Amino acid sequence: MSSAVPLNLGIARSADPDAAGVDKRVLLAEPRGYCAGVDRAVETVEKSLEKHGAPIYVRKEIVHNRHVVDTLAERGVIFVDETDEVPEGSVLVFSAHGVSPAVHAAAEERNLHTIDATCPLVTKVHQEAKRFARDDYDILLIGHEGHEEVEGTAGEAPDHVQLVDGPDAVENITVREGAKVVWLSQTTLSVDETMETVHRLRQKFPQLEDPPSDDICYATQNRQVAVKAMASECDLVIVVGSRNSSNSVRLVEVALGAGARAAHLVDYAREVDVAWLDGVRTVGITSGASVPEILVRGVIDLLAEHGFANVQPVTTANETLVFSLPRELRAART
Ligand code: 0O3
Ligand code: SF4
Repeated sequence: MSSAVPLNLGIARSADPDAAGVDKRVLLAEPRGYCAGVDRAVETVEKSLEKHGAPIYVRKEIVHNRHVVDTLAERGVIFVDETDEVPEGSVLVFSAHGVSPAVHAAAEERNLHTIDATCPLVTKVHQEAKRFARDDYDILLIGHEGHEEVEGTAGEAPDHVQLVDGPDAVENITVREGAKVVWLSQTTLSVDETMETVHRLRQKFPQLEDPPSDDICYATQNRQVAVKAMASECDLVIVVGSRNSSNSVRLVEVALGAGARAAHLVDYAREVDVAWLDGVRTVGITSGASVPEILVRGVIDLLAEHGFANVQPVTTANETLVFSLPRELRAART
């Protein structure tokens, strides 16, 4: 989907195995962790707190990470499921995953002061959905049922969008006779699985058109490329991320699909079961796009305590993208 990234694995076996005859090492995926959209969303909440004072409200989790949400909650952020839980006139931040026009309208009706932390790359998919709906396409939105992002995107054009939740869902999809058909997707899917879904869709609907540009974003793709590059070397891959984080869960699947002998998702180092390390020589570490680096550091420190002090980066791309904050907070950016 995206242009190839140069590989710089830096994977070399040391000639000096330790006393147990096992040369223990950690391969650390790069890039990992925060993407530009998450960085912007978390900073949006922090700056909103500074500017407006607690409490401020956030609809849903600002990003799908337990630690981020708990930390902001301690600082006076109140997370709600819907706009009707927010007192009239309050400050409400929309999460990085985006919201439908109906949610914007509901917030306006309650006279809420809204600040939109939707990632610009999610907004781009919203714009595509609107444009293809205007041109009367049948839009096949590949994504996970119930995920906030697909609810927001589908909500842009509910009469034109059908959700396709993976390759096996294709058999139940129908389109209007003679209709123009395009596929779009959630930004945080498995690239390989999505290509399989598209392949099956195209077999069924040969007129299927591609999106104007990749909807699976650069950060999702880069993290999958990096974990793939090291997976076959790994007896174990530890992915730091929360269970409701689509892109983090995908990293576990991608690692296993690319040859890791085992892979586990943990929110915190304390969730690492040391039994996983039995007989293990190489541990890969990566983290989802919503994961602060301090949590990865905790896992690295824990592994060092168990003899895995040799940490080698596996770098497959360098990320430099930064998004500007929502307009009203721009002056406040540090
Ligand atoms: O979409 P996902 O569940 O992966 O969300 P996260 O973990 O919060 O990561 C950020 C991704 C995002 C906001 C939408 O692309
Ligand atoms: Fe934006 Fe991609 Fe990050 Fe989602 S994962 S917030 S689309 S940069």
